[in-house]
Amino acid sequence: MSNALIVIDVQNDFCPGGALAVPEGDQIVPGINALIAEFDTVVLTQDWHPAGHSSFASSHNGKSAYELIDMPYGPQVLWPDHCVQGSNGAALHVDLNVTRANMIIRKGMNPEIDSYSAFFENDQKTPTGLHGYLKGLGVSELTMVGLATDFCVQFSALDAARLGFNVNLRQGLCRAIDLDGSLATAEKAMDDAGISRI
Ligand code: VGL
Ligand code: ZN
Repeated sequence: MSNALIVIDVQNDFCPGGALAVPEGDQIVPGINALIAEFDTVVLTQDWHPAGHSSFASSHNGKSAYELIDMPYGPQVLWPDHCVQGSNGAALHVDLNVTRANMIIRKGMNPEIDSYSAFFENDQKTPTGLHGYLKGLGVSELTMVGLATDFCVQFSALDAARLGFNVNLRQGLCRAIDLDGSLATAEKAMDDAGISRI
């Protein structure tokens, strides 16, 4: 069995100057590049929304960014428009070394459902195909890094643990949005799921 590195959403819109900037989001890029060199299997994810996506506050009359709404699949935070397919904001950070990436998996493409996790959409049942890909390679252990710790990284890590992978989160190579204590909540959920935060 082998291990793989999963690099979550290191995209311009999640870096300073981007539409949904994560503080210091760009500072993790050199460290991630160094880590990429140590893995034989590297998967990158890319948040990739159609214009008018249902997770955008601008798609809901009278709603503002960071408000919570009820969607058929559960509560959903509304975001500023971000990572629109083909835009510069959706591009991977220019300094991220993508040369050795085996796979780039795009998510959030269904207009009706957001997708934080690299494995399932937010309905928690529509798969992205990443599980099958990793299973096919005999991968049993995952190291995760990227943006944002309390959203896409957290949900990817929790799904991975639920699917039976050993998960190591490299916290120094993640950065958080931290909305109303969401980072502390995420850390507790990951600890409870047996994820190693190192
Ligand atoms: C993310 C909010 C909306 C993330 C993606 O990558 O953590 N957060 N879309
Ligand atoms: Zn998104």
